[in-house]
Amino acid sequence: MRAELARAARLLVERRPFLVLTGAGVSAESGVPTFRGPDGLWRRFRPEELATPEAFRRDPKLVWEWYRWRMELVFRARPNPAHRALAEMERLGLVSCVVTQNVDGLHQAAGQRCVVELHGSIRRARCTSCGHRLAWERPPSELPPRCPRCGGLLRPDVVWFGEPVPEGAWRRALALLEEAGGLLVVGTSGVVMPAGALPALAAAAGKPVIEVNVEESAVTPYATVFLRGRAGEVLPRLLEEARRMLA
Ligand code: BV8
Ligand code: ZN
Repeated sequence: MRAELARAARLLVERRPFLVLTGAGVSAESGVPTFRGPDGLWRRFRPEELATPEAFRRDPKLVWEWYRWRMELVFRARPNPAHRALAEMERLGLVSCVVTQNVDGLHQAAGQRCVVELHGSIRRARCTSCGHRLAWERPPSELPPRCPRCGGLLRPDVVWFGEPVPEGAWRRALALLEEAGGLLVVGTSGVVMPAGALPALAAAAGKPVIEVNVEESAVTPYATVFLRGRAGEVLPRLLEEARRMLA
């Protein structure tokens, strides 16, 4: 591991700034469950029953019960050393921005200035009638929640399966990858598209890909360096190694 860590740090320093892509694994140590892991969300729930527009149309209250349960976890969650290391890498100019699939807002809470939310945010809601957007102070008490402006049905401001990723966010992610010297991928199984295509695009453009994950994933075939371990342990060590090289 030491050799790979030194190799990854050298790539990060020599090809800086890297763009970062994160998935649920970066928030696992904050107590936010991942989707596909052994205790993942999809074990207890079925995505097609919950994270789709059809599910919401069929039973908005059931979908809101699931999201309120996740909101209670997210509102209690604190950024972990992985989030903080990425924010420090941005301050040092090693990283330009974080493109995240997560909806928990923990990168921003850790002080990350540049964050592109590809899948929206569980901390926001939007009205299905008038489009009004609001940020939650705390999880809603009555379900399904109503729009304060028009009384219409509110939905979580997240991107469900079958819904397009926000146009601007995806274009911004591609532009950031274009400008970046490499891609640092943390805690994603790499199966969800279009986010999961970023590692392949980076490799096709001849940019180095560093992957941090507790196990191999769909990203690993594109990884120049694979750092096996928990993000909360590996990223602070990668940061320290790179900081030494910057000095
Ligand atoms: C789109 C937001 C088209 C909501 C999410 C059939 C019908 C419709 C669409 C499709 C279809 N077949 C394929 C598709 C495309 C589909 C897709 O990719 N499906 C996959 C499953 C095959 N994609 C879409 O539908 C996208 N939209 O294609 O639109 C379109 C285009 C134009 C016009 C109209 C339509 C939208 C996808 C977004 C879905 N929304 N979430 C919510 O959160 O509730 S996806 C959900 O999965 C989360 O965002 C999550 O982040 C994301 C990806 O999962 P991961 O983050 O990777 O999490 P996972 O648990 O999988 O992995 C965790 C990893 O961490 C693991 O590798 C684990 O080893 C590692 N780990 C664990 N602990 C740690 C760790 N690593 C380090 N340290 C640790 N401590
Ligand atoms: Zn409204």
